[in-house]
Amino acid sequence: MGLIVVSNREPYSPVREGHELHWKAAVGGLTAALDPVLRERGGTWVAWGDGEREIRSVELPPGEGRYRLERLPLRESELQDYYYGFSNRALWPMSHYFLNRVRYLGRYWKAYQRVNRRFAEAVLQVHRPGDLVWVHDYQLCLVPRLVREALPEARIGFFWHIPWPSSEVFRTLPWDHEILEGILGADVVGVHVPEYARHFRSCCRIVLGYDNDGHAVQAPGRAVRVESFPIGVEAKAFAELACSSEVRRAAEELRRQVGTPFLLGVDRLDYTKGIPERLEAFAEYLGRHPEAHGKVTLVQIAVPSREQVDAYRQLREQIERLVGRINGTYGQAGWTPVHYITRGLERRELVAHYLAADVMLVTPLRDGLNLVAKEFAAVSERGVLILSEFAGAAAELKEALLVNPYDYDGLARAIGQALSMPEEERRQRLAELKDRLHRFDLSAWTEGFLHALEGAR
Ligand code: GDG
Repeated sequence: MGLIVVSNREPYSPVREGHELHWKAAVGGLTAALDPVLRERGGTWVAWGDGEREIRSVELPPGEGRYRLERLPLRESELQDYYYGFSNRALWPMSHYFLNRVRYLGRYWKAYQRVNRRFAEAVLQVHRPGDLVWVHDYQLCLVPRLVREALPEARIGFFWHIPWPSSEVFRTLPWDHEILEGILGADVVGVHVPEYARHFRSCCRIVLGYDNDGHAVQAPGRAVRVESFPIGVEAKAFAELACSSEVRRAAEELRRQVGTPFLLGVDRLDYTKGIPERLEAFAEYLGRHPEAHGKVTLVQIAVPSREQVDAYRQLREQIERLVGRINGTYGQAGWTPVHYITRGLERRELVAHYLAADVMLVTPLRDGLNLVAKEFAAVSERGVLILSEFAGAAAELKEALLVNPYDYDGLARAIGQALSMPEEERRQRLAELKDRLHRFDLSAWTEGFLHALEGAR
């Protein structure tokens, strides 16, 4: 059976160097998870072609030609309304419970429908009987149904990578029926944790009046399986990288440069990730512990994203002000309390940071899963993971110190507890985390979902 993967972002991006064109693998979980499967099985990846619009189709991986990437060019106005508009100003804030940030505009919805139709048409062009179609994420909710209407027998899976909210929140979306019906075109719907699956099924009951039967939703004439498949990380590859002499040297150098034990944050610059709240909690900790001044540092990596959306620009300014305030209030000669980095790091550099950190702060206000928490636990040898109870990963990573990111006092206390945790306890907690991460890694996730899809109906 061939596999057709459908996602907004493409797995490799075109990069021009002089007259030469290279295809560079995208950083991120989706490429890491699905590129190996497509290399092995062959098939097609359908995605928005970002740049080099005239190239509609390319064989990947570069030079190997194991599968085909079909690239959909989008006009700037389509991108604004479908991607920055409906996807990132409506579905993203709504799903993360940020109703004060949503913009539900008819113009966005129209573009979203139009672009989803184009993705579906691209799938129909390459689909052969027996193929599996695997659609990814909130940008493409309407694709499963559009493909189903044209190909009633197709086997279609859909994976939702962000939180699925309570029906009370979901019902604020003026197109709640259409989004649910779009997704229910699939045979299997995957989310990260059982709670999101429960929310999804209850939305189907409350909004559409469809009964639930165990893990399935009874749509007219069809049962749709809705289950949790928490994504994993390439635990072995991360652990191996952490053992390389290059990364170990970089980690030592980093510890020397920072000069004190340090707390680490690594996030896309996004209001869901709780970066200002984390900085406030660190300031609270410093306020209460004068003896810690000069003895602990926060290293925050925050890579800007979606800067065309106002909320993201404003957040960046807010964080810069906060960092300035904390460094101005507490800094002294030879010690800067917060090191703030906005450039993206190479993977090796990132792993060196995980390895060198004493405490990892993963404190989103809401997060579908959070891969950083898993990557850190796969790499670290003596660090402590502080994890928000509102990240999907908290359902699995019970050995982390779980915190409520809205509670500055509690977060400040957890920082103190992590910094003073005995070596033995740190190692014990990490060993249990690593054991689970190796058993349920990235390839287990891919195989688990595809197995469910192959077995559907
Ligand atoms: C969405 C959901 C869900 C970050 N900075 C650098 C860098 N990264 C990499 C990390 C990690 C990835 O980016 C971020 O993944 P997250 O899971 O933390 O967050 P989202 O981007 O919001 O992802 C999320 C995920 O989808 C998967 O389903 O877990 O809940 O929101 O892999 O390592 N990588 C490099 N340099 C950086 O500076 N190389």
